[in-house]
Amino acid sequence: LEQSPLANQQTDVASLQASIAYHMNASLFRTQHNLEKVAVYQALAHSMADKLLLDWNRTQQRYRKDNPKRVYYLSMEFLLGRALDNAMLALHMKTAYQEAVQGLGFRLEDLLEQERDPALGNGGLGRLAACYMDAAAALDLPMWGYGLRYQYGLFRQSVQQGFQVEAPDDWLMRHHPWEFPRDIKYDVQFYGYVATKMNDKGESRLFWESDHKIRAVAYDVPVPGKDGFCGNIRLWASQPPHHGGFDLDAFNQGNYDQSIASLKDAFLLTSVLYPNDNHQAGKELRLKQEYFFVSASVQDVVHRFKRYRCPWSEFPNKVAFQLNDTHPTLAIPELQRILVDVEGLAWDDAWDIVTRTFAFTNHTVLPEALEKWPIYVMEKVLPRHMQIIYDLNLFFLQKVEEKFPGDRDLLNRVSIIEEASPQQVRMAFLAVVGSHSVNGVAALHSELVVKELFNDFSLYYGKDKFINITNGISPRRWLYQANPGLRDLITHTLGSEDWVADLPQLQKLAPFADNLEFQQQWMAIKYANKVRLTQWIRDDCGLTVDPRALFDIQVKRMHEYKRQFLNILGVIHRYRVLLQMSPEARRRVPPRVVIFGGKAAPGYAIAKLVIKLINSVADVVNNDPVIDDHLKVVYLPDYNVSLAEKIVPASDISQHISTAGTEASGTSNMKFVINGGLILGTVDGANIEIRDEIGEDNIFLFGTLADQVADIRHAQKYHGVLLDANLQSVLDAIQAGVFGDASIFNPLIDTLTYGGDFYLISEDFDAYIKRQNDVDALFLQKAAWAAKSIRCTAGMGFFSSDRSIGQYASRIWKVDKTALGNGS
Ligand code: 26R
Repeated sequence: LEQSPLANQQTDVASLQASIAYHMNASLFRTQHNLEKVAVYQALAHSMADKLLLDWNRTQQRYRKDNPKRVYYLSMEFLLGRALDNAMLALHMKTAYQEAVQGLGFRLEDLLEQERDPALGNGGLGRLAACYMDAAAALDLPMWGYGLRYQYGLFRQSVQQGFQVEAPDDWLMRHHPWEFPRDIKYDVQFYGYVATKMNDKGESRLFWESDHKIRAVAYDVPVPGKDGFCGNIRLWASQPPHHGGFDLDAFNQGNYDQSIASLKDAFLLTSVLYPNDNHQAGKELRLKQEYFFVSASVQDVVHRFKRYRCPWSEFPNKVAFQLNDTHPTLAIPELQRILVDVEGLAWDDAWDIVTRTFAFTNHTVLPEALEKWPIYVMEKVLPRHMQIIYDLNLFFLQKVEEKFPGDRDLLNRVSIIEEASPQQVRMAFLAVVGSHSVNGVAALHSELVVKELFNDFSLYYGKDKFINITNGISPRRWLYQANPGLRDLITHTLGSEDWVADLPQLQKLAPFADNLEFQQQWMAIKYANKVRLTQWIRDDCGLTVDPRALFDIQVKRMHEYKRQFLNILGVIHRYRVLLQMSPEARRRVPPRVVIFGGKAAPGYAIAKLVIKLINSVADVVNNDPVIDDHLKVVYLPDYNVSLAEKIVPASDISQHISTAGTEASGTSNMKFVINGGLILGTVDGANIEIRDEIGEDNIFLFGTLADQVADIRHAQKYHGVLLDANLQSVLDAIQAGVFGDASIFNPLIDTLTYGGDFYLISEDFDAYIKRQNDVDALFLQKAAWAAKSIRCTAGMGFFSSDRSIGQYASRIWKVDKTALGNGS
């Protein structure tokens, strides 16, 4: 067998074919006579991964030599999406590969479809982590991601009789060529007890001991960057600690369950991603996942730091940890524990190092999403960490008392320990106290973080600790890769591809907004993308929709605050209005295809009912002969990153309609707009900044403002909810059984009436309907619509994840991305 030619940097078509053939034999043990798509995909992936591994080694060796300050992005979730297309484009090898596989009798697009999505995340937070890793790689910034290698990612969703059905996501069942197992392991312990011991210097130290250990082993996932640079995400998998977890003595005594008990424990730990988004389940296993993840990561980072024999005081100059929400917050007491108990530093010196090393990003203000762990659980699983948290809290409260003497209420409010029954550890407060910087993810959100979530803390620490860094998206995946038609038109118009790395250059499209010929080219690309989605809808849902209709899309996790309910209620209203119209009047309304997608957490009954309602409405509307093609409703099952890449470029309008003040940022809003999709949204999250960038005229905003919400809820409490009249008719239709068995929807309808309409659906209903009518009117004016679509893309330069990461680098991590060479 020949060596894989890619290892020699040969990237001509013949070499690529040879490398595919090589992997067909050497990695997959197949012959050329046995070529299925999936096998060719795998050989292709191996061939590409060869090249990435070379880049990975070169990049990491350079870091090892130069020892720059490194950033570690700690995240329980990385929603990476498929790797092959992304890698081929980053390395400028797609055209060559396309030819290579054509020569073998395959279409590259078909092969790309063979790849399973690694779905190691729930939604926005996980996808943001992926866009940030992509940006760091593109900028040659020494940032590593740390995460968990879940055996099962986010569940796969299907729809049966209109209901969501979950199945395990066994993404590793087929070999996954995009990870490299490493011979790197750390033991992580749980439970046990804390004892006092003498150290070498004769000082008495506290020491945590346990014989319940689980081993973390590293899998590295390459992140292709620019010009041969390659970043890394290190994912930990759990394994039994010794002897493969097999207890021979137990076995010999015929005690078979016992003989593999520790194997079961270890297997379970990283087996599945918790599918809750914005709602804490509070399971002990989840706490163990969180600790396992941070303990292995901190051990790895400390190990790397010690290689250079720098004094501990240098730690914050070599290491920056970014906490992606509170999920990795235990890294704070873990580093404190290692510095004090294991390395023998004095408490205050250790704490100074810790607080100069950590920074924290908050991604939600919803109270049900703020992690709290009961003390009785924490002290059982992590007895030493619980002690450390008590001490940290004590010293912190003493300082607060010094600054604001005699304010008992204040101390209660800011205490890391919540005095409730049971007592709980407030993870967000621990993260604030242990970090030197706290940031929100969009301007409005960061304001709410300071004013509401951490108001007392900002009074104590001062405002500088609390900053905003507005989210961004990878222009490589979300425009360059997902929308080749638009990419080529932009490149042709601007004269080069420089805009990808310098996104504000998109502004140079604005002068073409009113150019009729350009508009036609622009809208032809949109149409082609809609045709492509139409085919997907036909294959996936067996439904035929007309690509000339207005495509109206809402795809995101199902959640009450995101108000998919408002959307489907609006659809019912539209249906009723259409039915009442004369045929002539009906023909004057542009036909619409309303597309939904998104998973509901398996335990979230109300969100699941909304899915059922959408599908019930679809059943009726799509089969109503009077309505014909005037309105179609589609629910696309199993929404994920690769499906998003097909949906996003095909939208005319997309909906981002959270109750004001609830969506921290949103990032799909950015993806739609950069692809020339208009948006209909509330004055919430990053919608506001999108408006500021693209202009008020190019976005459909509506509804209650964030600072009005509290008063409205208050008024509802006293006066009840007076339902909007149109909304009342819609509810009447549901309850009359127009969409099937009405009784199942009662709990859903109750959320609007009993105890108040918390998400303000009735309050916003009329404004929403009116804005939808504005959308209809504009869609009939083809040129005006096209001009707005072009201005949307032109104005999106600010929302590149490269800009976000640049801001993190300069304002929080203090790493200079330009001082690091250019990747060779
Ligand atoms: C542990 C449990 C309580 C929990 C799991 C997952 C809590 C919260 C999450 C995910 C949340 C924090 C999330 O995904 N937030 C989203 O982050 C995006 C990236 O910043 C934002 O764009 C989006 O608005 C926000 O909802």
